[in-house]
Amino acid sequence: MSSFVKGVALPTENIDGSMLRIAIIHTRWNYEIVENLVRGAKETMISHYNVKPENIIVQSVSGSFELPFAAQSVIQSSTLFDAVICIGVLIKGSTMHFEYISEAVSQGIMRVGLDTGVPVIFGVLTCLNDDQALERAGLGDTQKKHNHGIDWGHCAVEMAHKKINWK
Ligand code: DLZ
Repeated sequence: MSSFVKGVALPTENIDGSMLRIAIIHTRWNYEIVENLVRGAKETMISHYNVKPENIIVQSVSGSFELPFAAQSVIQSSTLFDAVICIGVLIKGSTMHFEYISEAVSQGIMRVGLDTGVPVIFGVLTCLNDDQALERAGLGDTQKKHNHGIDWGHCAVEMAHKKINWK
């Protein structure tokens, strides 16, 4: 294996996202990092798939624990969304908070997607320290840095497209 590239390959289909409506729900916890993840997701959907900026709705909640409830509320609102991206950053501290919240949020986000039939993208970084979080949001000083918000933007459009075309 000589030229292994870590991460996700782009979808092979040409996807036109101009009719898609996407909701991004993000936390205000760790907002400086979250903000860049949101930017990466949004810019990717607009520049790669022609999703209209006015069709990307951005809402915030306090922390990651609130993300599944907010995703469900947005999906059950009067506006139809083709996909929802939940974005948050959990950073491990010295108590068990991190473990409880990470588990609840990942299970909750999966459940909302399966229960409602609308793809809900897991855009939550679960990091052991600040540097890990910065690197995965494309911030900080390391060469390896990569903004995972970009991947979540690709993922949301692909899943929205598949949901519509698999019907
Ligand atoms: C309480 C808490 C802690 C300690 N850490 C984080 C974190 O790193 N990232 C995050 O998104 N939220 C954190 N929270 C807040 C919880 O997610 C939640 O908002 C509160 O417990 C209220 O339900």
